[in-house]
Amino acid sequence: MRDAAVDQVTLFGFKESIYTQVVMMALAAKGVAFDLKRDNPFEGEASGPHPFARVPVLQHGDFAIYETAAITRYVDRAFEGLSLLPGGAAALARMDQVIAIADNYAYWPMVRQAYAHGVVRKQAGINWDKDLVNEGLRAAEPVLKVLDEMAHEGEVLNGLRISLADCQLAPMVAAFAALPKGRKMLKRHWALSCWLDWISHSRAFRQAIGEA
Ligand SMILES: N[C@@H](CCC(=O)N[C@@H](CS)C(=O)NCC(=O)O)C(=O)O
Repeated sequence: MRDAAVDQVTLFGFKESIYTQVVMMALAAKGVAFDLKRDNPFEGEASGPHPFARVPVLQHGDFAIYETAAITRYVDRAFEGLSLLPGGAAALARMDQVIAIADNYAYWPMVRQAYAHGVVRKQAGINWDKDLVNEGLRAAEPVLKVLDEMAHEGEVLNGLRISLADCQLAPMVAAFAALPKGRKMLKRHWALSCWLDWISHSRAFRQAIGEA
């Protein structure tokens, strides 16, 4: 096992990046110290080690890994401390399912459409597209519904113990909730709202992302 005390941990990414925040949350939950090396693929030429010009990439000693879900699994296995895996086959399967839903159905509408256009670009005065915001809000509805059911079921997203599912999802849902219409939609999903409230007060979230 690599030892954080011996091998340097460097995260290539930027703190506003949602996927970088996912890894920062996992690192914070495990209590792993790291250096954040700023790499923002949206700022012109790609400068970092990612072969597809994305972030994040984690470097631990001479080992480098990209793809967020693989990184967080590595962080959980490679470092001592609290396990970020829930107990039991059903809960582990639900965790994997939440991570896949976050990547495949939540990230694009909730982050890249609703949040990026309705909050980031709008506040920065960069041309934002209202149609994309509305498209994102519409596409987010069925995603919120299934996640709410899972939070209600309680195998993961249960407000009891942090898992890799919490780390993957929290930055995405928190970003979506930064949009007033997103927050309003979220409030109609009671279990998921309670979960966001819990996770956004967790030490890992506050350390990685700050106040939601
Ligand atoms: N599948 C990748 C996705 C990472 C990703 O899309 N990161 C965003 C920042 S949050 C990015 O680098 N975007 C650059 C781009 O889309 O050109 C992962 O899981 O790490």
